[in-house]
Amino acid sequence: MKGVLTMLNRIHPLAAAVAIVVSSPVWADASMQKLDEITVEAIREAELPNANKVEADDLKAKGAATSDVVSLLLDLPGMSAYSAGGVSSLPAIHGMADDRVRIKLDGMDLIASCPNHMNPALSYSAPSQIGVAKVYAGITPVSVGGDSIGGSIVVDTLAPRFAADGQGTITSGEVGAYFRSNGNAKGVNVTLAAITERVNLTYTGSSAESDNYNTGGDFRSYTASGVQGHDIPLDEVASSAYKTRNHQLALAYRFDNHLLEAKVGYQDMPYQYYPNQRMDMLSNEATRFNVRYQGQFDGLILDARAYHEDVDHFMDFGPDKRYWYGSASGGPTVPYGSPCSPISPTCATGMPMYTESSTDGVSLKADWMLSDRDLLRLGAEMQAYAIDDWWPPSGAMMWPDVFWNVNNGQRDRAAIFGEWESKPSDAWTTLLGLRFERVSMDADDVRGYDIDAAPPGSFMMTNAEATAFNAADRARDDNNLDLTALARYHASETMDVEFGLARKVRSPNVYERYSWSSWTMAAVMNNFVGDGNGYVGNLNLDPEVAHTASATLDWHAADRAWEVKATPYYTRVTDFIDATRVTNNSNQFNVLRYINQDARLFGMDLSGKLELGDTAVGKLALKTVVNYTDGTNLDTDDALYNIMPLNGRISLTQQIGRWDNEIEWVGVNAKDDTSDARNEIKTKGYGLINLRTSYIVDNFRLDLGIDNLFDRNYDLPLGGAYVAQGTTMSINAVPWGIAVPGMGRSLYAGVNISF
Ligand SMILES: [Cu+2]
Repeated sequence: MKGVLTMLNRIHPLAAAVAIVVSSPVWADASMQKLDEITVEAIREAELPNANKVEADDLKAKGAATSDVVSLLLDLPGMSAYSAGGVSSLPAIHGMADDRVRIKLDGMDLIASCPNHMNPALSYSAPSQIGVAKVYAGITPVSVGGDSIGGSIVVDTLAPRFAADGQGTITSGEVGAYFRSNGNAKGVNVTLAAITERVNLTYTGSSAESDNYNTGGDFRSYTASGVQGHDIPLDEVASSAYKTRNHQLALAYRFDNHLLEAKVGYQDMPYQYYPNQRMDMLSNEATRFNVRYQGQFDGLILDARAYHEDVDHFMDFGPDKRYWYGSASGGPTVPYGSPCSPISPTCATGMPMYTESSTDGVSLKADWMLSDRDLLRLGAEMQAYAIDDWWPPSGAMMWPDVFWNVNNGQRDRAAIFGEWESKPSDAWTTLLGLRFERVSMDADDVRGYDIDAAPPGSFMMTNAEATAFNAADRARDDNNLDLTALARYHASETMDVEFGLARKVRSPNVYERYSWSSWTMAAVMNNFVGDGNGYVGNLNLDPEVAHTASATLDWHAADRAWEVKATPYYTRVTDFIDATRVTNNSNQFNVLRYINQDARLFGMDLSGKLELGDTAVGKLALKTVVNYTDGTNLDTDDALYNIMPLNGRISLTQQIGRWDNEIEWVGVNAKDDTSDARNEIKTKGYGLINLRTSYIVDNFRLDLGIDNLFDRNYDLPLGGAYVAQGTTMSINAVPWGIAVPGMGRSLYAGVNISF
């Protein structure tokens, strides 16, 4: 073993990077406190490409400010997010969001099982549980990004640590709590670990909850019919409250150069309301099992994983959507928060919707040092996914039977890949990757609420669509080929250039292919993007094929006391899954059908930092990120939906004594290049100032901050349509054209104590 390491260490930096990892303190002696959070995870991170990272310390500081894991990543170049529920926003990289981005949580490709994608992968974790989060914004290696055409986000929970020889059994832990003034948000997190030289048993748990948040300044009043006279305060964003709890028990065992890990995760989310969806999440329960083996042999590192996940998801109307206001139902107006009796004319009858899914996956990967200049990475992945989505009878129009939105939907993936990283000279590093993936999908027969309905009306249309769907051949097999070529040129001590080309393919998801009803009440329930429209699936969809060219110019001081990075990119997507109108209303919500069209996206990320060194007022540094993306549908010349307008942030940090202080300015341009097909709402530009400070002494950490210091009123550019209250079930009973406002001023405080 020692011989191998010596051999690996002698050779070029690529091999050394691998060697450092396998001989890292995880498997070496060091005192508990000194153990780095190095994991075998780092093996995956070869030299190319450079992923941007957020690590534990940063995560701790930000975890006091937000409970949404995705928002921890928003100051990384190229990142934005579709706003959704309070802990479930959908990450976007270079304008591509949701399923277009590959997200791995502890190596698992988790899938959102909900017609509104309310439970995406990162909603199953909490800021306090994460060890490291990496964003691959440019060209993603085939080993970290199958079945996606955007970038990849790789998030790992805290890595196991082990005691040094002779240290015996150690118990350690951490408790933390935070409070945020806006929405009266609060949460706690706990970590408890029992550790020996060979075994690590760790429990991590967290809970987070918030009431509806308030906007800055005043919100506009809501005057449409059906929502008259309610008295939700004018500065409150309806349907934005949430409550969630995440638990994980992890057992790790090491012997020689082998590591075994078993993790059980459980989420119980009692509610998460949605200001931009017509339904609210009233329960999400998920159980995960994840087993992993990693081992090192002569010049070879093996990584094998198997996982299983069950999700039970339930939606209905939360408190802000449960009333028929004013004259819409002929009932009296009720004050906000009144108890809602099921037989009262002031109450909506509700629309229960259930989603259940199970996911099974295995993966096997080998990193093989072919020579002192060549690393070969081979892998295979399989995943089986099954989903049911059904809506029991309720109300006047939705009975007597169960509406099957997706009946036994199947989406199975099988992939193999090979990647070759090489160092042809000291200045050059190259990566070539090839991935073949087969995606097989199917779904069983569906039906509407009433197959015996007498004409005329929407039931007849629904039944005709169900009949056509059931008569169609619904099995689909896609054979998808991904190719990646990347190179880095180390031009000098102060200049590195990375550039690459990629072909990436994503097959449609279950809802894009198999949701089937264009009846407005059914269609508006199928919407991942929060724009208030209704969506219908399309059996004829082909996979999206993206060709991307991207480069990163990295100009920096030899010691990185300053750096400037620019990443221009261009992507042409054939058969991009966009949507075309079924109904044709201007300035209202519409029903749209998914359709393959061609698209292109281009843009640039700029980032920089400058260390100003020790000054009279401590150690100062400046950081900045600027992002620009343009997306166009080439068939219609329309703008792509929900592209973040030009935005940037700049922050000044100060380290003085035990204090870390930061002042940050966030600026976002107006969004006026919007999707006509979707009647996308324009938003105005804005600027926000945020303040943060951290104080650390021994095992105690205090985080304080103020977000949106000047209590600015602004609309979320990627927040979609405000459909947060009233009779949301009928497509145009809620007023069109109102964006979801962002959060007003929020003061927060968090403490963490480790022991
Ligand atoms: Cu849902």
